[in-house]
Amino acid sequence: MSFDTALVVAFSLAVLLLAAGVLVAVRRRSQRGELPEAPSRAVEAGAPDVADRLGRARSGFGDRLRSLLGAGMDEDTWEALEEVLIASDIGVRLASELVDEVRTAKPETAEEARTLLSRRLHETLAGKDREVSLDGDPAVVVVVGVNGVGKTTTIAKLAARLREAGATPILAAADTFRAAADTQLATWADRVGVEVVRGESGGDPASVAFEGVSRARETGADTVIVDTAGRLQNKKNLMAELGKIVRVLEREAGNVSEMLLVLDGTAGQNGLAQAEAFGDVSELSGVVLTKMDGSARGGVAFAVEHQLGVPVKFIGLGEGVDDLIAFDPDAYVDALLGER
Ligand SMILES: Nc1nc2c(ncn2[C@@H]2O[C@H](COP(=O)(O)OP(=O)(O)O)[C@@H](O)[C@H]2O)c(=O)[nH]1
Ligand SMILES: [Mg+2]
Repeated sequence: MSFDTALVVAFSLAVLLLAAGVLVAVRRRSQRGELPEAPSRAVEAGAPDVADRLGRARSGFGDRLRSLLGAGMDEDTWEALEEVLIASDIGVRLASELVDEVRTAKPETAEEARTLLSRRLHETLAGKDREVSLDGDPAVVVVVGVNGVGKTTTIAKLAARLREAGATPILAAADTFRAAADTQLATWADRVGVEVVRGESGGDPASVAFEGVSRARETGADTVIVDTAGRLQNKKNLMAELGKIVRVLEREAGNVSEMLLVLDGTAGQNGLAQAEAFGDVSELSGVVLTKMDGSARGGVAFAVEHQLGVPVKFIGLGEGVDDLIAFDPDAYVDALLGER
């Protein structure tokens, strides 16, 4: 193995520790209550304490990045840096853009290079509206994504956050395709203490969404969160089904406040392809990246925003109801670079 290959391998390993680091810093921050305040964000996760377990991994990444840049900053360094970024799922185009920008700025010291990279990463995520819009009476949040990415779990987590923030959400189980889907949602609803509107198995998802709005009007609930099926393998049906749900909701509730796409943070470029397919169906207002607790690829958040232009609004950090936090881009970047 040449020295260069060894470098690349070493730093790729560092990337495996990257997401762990991100979790730690973002959780620490949220526990300190530094996230912006808004109705849907007021309640931060009482996340289980994984900080100590992962703390060393995080600073390890920062150290390795430092020594990579400190090794002389020649062509090999830039190549190695690009590999590290690509391995983090940041996307080939953005990785090469970032490295080009840092390189052409001709940093004279490792610290300068690091600062340039840090600034560019912060800028990549800056200026996006990450607030969750709860306009509407009731507000309507539609949650879409392929099977298994974590939609139902995310809805439960969102409902819990909203409730704790004083809102009165109800859920609509518009995934009528999978037999057990509405039972799963109902179990979560029970646990969280919110009402769920269920339809018939195999019934019309749009009519369940409609029922959700009607029920909200009856009970005075201020937010309806709509769970949907994610049969991406049949894109035509999916489009028709989602299109109908949205039309019905717009007619009944006046608007859809949020169209949130849930993406499995470990799915890499695959997830981005899914996102594009859903984006074709209807305009997405935000992305929830789930399973970031098991992800070694913190770069995915950049790829989502760079390639799709849709802001990441939440990240999922586990299977529990408290394991959802508002996405804080600055904390995220700092964690990525081991700056916290
Ligand atoms: N580790 C981890 N697991 C998650 C997360 N979100 C969801 N899951 C798990 O992913 C699986 C699929 O979730 P589900 O909500 O049923 O996905 P859906 O098919 O999109 O509704 C379940 O086992 C969840 O517990 C997360 O943030 N972290
Ligand atoms: Mg589901």
